[in-house]
Formats: sequence, structure tokens, C-alpha cells
Amino acid sequence: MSHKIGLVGKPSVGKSSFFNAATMNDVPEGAYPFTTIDPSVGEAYVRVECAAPEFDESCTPSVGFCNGGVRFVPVKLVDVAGLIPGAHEGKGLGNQFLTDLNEADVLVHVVDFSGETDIEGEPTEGHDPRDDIDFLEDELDMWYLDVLEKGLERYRSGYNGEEKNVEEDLAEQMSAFKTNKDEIKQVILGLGLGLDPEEWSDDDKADVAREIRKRTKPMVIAANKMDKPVAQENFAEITSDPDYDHLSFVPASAHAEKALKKAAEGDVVDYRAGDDDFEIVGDISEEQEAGLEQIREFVAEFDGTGVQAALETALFDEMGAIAIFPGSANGRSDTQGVFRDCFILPDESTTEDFAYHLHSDIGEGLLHGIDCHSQRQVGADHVLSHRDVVEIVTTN
Ligand SMILES: Nc1nc2c(ncn2[C@@H]2O[C@H](COP(=O)(O)OP(=O)(O)OP(=O)(O)O)[C@@H](O)[C@H]2O)c(=O)[nH]1
Ligand SMILES: [Mg+2]
Repeated sequence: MSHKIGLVGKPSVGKSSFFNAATMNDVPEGAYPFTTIDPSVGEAYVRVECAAPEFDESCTPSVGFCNGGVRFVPVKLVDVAGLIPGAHEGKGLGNQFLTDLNEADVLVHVVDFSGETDIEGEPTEGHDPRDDIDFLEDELDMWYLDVLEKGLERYRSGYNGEEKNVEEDLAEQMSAFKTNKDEIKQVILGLGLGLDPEEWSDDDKADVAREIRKRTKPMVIAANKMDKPVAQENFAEITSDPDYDHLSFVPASAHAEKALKKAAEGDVVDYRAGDDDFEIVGDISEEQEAGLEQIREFVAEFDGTGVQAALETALFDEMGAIAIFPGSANGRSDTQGVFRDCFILPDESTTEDFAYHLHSDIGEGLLHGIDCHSQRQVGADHVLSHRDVVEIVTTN
């Protein structure tokens, strides 16, 4: 039941490199477009500060691992094929790409900030990464608009009988986007539109499509290839451009992350994924040392390689997910030990949602929860916060 994070972007921006760095997989990478054709799914991790030390406990994670008080909780990462302009009309790998992307709960848009690949992923110089950011949003919006138009057609044809209801027809047509009629109605009314789509202009329709896309495809931008000076210049410029204020950017170097993980595997460095420093522990050549020292400067300046940070910003900040530890209020550990699990739940999850997440029987038998930090009882509809430790009390 782990969450799925999708890596998207035009060809040759470094999606597969990012994927390999995060998952330590070995899918092909290449300086030519469409190196990746079929999506690969791998296991990556998001970091959560472990709650066990706060209870003077040690933890024995059932999945993932804990390193120096940092829990690495598994998530699924999907490396999809590159997207080029016109994908919604089937260009490049077209609709297949869009279908793959739809399975993700949240997206990391990998952008080549060096500007050394053009919009189709071919080598160039001086390309403005803003064009990539715009085009991906536009492409998604046009895809949503196509589906929205089909929903409007359904409405016009009276698909759902005499009682015409636009939000219901749209919700049915757009169900693959994991939206529903309440959300669609909210969007329509929020844009100041009425519920009769015959009165909407083309711009209104585009606005509705865009707003639904924004809500259903939370996204963070991984500004990749930041190990190149030209990428750093572009980053400074774009992150201070007011037109891009609404987006969150994480500076990243998939190359740096991969180099560190490889070096750690070979016992050359002591490196914990996501950290802003590492220790050289093996015998290395001068050349290797110089390379590692360059990476050290990078991670010190950008607070890590950005690979972990991009995944976590996507899941926790953009999607609003929270991590919950099942706990026991009296501190007693059972035979299986405490703090075995750390679950990632959606935004606004309640005690009851958590109980059902554990098991439907637990959900059905729920009496109340106990917030283990405060030792207070919490009701079924109490909204949980990130890193809460909760005991569920049931009738059975
Ligand atoms: N300098 C630098 N180059 C990178 C980085 N990440 C990827 N690259 C290079 O960018 C090129 C494309 O990388 P891929 O990972 O194959 O890109 P992709 O987005 O998966 O490409 P497609 O599968 O064709 O869509 C390769 O030559 C990589 O070595 C990085 O962090 N820094
Ligand atoms: Mg690829």
C-alpha cells in the first residue's frame, strides 16, 4: 500500500539517473531521447525522524530501515518515458506515458536546469528551463481538457437521464484522475462559474481543467544537473522570477547522489542518503578524492544532493501526506517490539482512517485513539499530524 511517486519530464533531463540514484537500480541512462520506453518501478525511501528515541525505545522497522534516528520509509518510485509537446495527441510515446503517469499519487517534474537539452531532449545550448516547466503543465492541462470535453459531451447527450448534473458527468469521465463530484463542483464554483456548462467559454473550460489538474497532480520541480555552473545560474534566475512563485523547486544532482551511493557501496565513504556531508573512509586515488571533494562542496551548499529532498517535498509538502507510528501509550512493548511500523497516510487523515488503514476489523471495532506523546484520548474524527504516535483502542 505504499505511495507512488512518478518522475516526469521531457527526454534526457535525468529521470532514469534520478531513479537509479534513489533506488540503486540500474535502468539504462543515455544522452539521447527516449532511452526509457517502458516505465520502471523501484523502491525508494522517504526520511522521517524516528519517534522511538522520544519514548526511550529502540526501533525494529518491519520495512525500510533506521539509521541514526532517521527512519527510511519505503515508497514506490516510477520512472516513466519522456514526454514531448503534443503527447496528449499521441506524439512521442503519447498516451501510454499519460496512463503511466496517472498511477502516481504525486509527481516529481525533473527539469534539466543546465539548458543543454532542447524541448525534445536533443543536445543544445542556452535553452530556457522555463519552457520545459510551462510545456509540461500545458501538456497535462490539454490532456485534462480532452477528458473534460468528453465529460461535457456525456452531459449534453443526457447520459445520466433527465436530471442533468454536470459535476456528476465530469466526475464519471474524469474518475481516473481520482477526483469526485464534490471536488469538481468546488472547482467550478470556486472559479465563479455556474453549473450550466453551456454558458462556459473555451477559456472557462480550460480553467476548470487546469484547476482539477492542479488539485489531482501535486508536483514538485527537481532542478536537475545543478552540478553544472550554468544550471546554478538558471536556478537563481528562475527561482526569483515572480511568474514561478507558485511552484516549489528543489535543486538536485542525480549524478552526485549516485556517485555517493556507489562510493558508499564500495566502502569508500560513509554516507547516509539525504545528508549534507559524508566521511571518506576508504583508500582512494587523488583523482577520486578531488571528485568527492567537489561533491562535498555541492552537498554543503545545497543541503544534500536534492534527490531525497525532492521525494520528501513531493510527498509531505505538495501532497500533504503524514507519517504515523502505531504506539502503545503505556510504553509496553509486545513480542514484536514497538515502533516496527511507520505508515504514510494522506492529508487530513483521522484516528478512524488510521484504524482502517491498519485493518478493517480494527476500523470497525474502534473505540478511540490515544495520542502517545500527550497520553491523551483522541476521538475517531481527530485529525492526525505528521509523526504522531497513536494507539488504537478497540472493542475486540
Ligand atoms: N551533469 C549531470 N548530468 C546528468 C545528471 N543526471 C543525468 N544526467 C545526464 O543526462 C543524460 C540523460 O539522462 P537520463 O537519466 O537517461 O535521462 P531521462 O530523463 O531518463 O531520458 P529519457 O529516458 O530519454 O526520457 C545522461 O547523459 C545523464 O548522464 C546530473 O545530475 N548532472
Ligand atoms: Mg529514462
